[in-house]
Amino acid sequence: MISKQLLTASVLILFSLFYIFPIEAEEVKSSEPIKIIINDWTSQIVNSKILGRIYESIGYKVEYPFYAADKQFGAMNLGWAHIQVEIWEGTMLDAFENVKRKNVVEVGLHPAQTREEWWYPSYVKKLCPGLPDYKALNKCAQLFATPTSHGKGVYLGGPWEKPDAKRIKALGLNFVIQLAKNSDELTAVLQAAVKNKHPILMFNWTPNWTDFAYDGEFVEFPAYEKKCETNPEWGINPLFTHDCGNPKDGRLFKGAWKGVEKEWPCAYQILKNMKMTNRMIAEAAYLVDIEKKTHDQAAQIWISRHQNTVKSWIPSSCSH
Ligand code: TMO
Repeated sequence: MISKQLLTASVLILFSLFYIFPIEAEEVKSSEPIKIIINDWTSQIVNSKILGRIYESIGYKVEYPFYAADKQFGAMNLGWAHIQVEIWEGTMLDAFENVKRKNVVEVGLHPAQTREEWWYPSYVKKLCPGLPDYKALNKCAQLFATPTSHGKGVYLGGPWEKPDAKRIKALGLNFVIQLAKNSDELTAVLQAAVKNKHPILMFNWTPNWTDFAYDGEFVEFPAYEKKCETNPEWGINPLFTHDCGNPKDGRLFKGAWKGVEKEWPCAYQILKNMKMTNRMIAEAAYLVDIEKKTHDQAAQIWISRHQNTVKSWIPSSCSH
């Protein structure tokens, strides 16, 4: 049994603690705009707009500067840009870790499992028996050749830095790389290919709209290990690094410039609470790439479909 005196004493101590460290009821204070980075693939843009709308709904100003994925970390490190909602392990981990030693903080993970890899729609497998094993690729390189590729297969990549050229060399693949400038271009080329059942080998990822719309598979390269990228002796080619695939169960991080927590505490908390599953991310992309909504419309529709989830991300001290 707790004595009355002890109880009174604890209550008094608690009161004095509140007096010394008053809880801040209001946390939306900065009128400086929060700069949410926009990249060049659909889900990232829609997710940024979803977050931005939430920020605006509690009184923050928001701007959306565009940065290519390989330029964004430098900008965040300098505080020129503040928030990144989708940092993909398969293509961005090294750059992210580099700035995490400086002025960028990790603000948790989405509960999503990601993969970024060479991919083809299922009908291609019938044309190239042996897939998804990468060893089947050279036998059917011709299938993916174009008039200008000199008999080599063409792999369609994106602007997100992955050392595909190194991989092609290390694994002796008879392929050349062609680069799309963003996910819109990849989507357009894929949709045209599927319409004509034309063989295509391209960069793709999950979660993405393709999870819902097309059957397809990733190419299986030798399993990823970090050493594969640093130690030539690792793997089947002792002379070169990168004789492996990308991670199959990649993480999806959120990140922020380290000043965010202090300058816009509610924004920081909401980013921390924002948790997107594979399904939720694929849905965001689907609204644009298949249903042809604008990014802003997609964000609005997405929020209206997930109102309770969105509310649960906003701490009560931050909402109006
Ligand atoms: C960064 N991305 C999801 C396009 O691979």
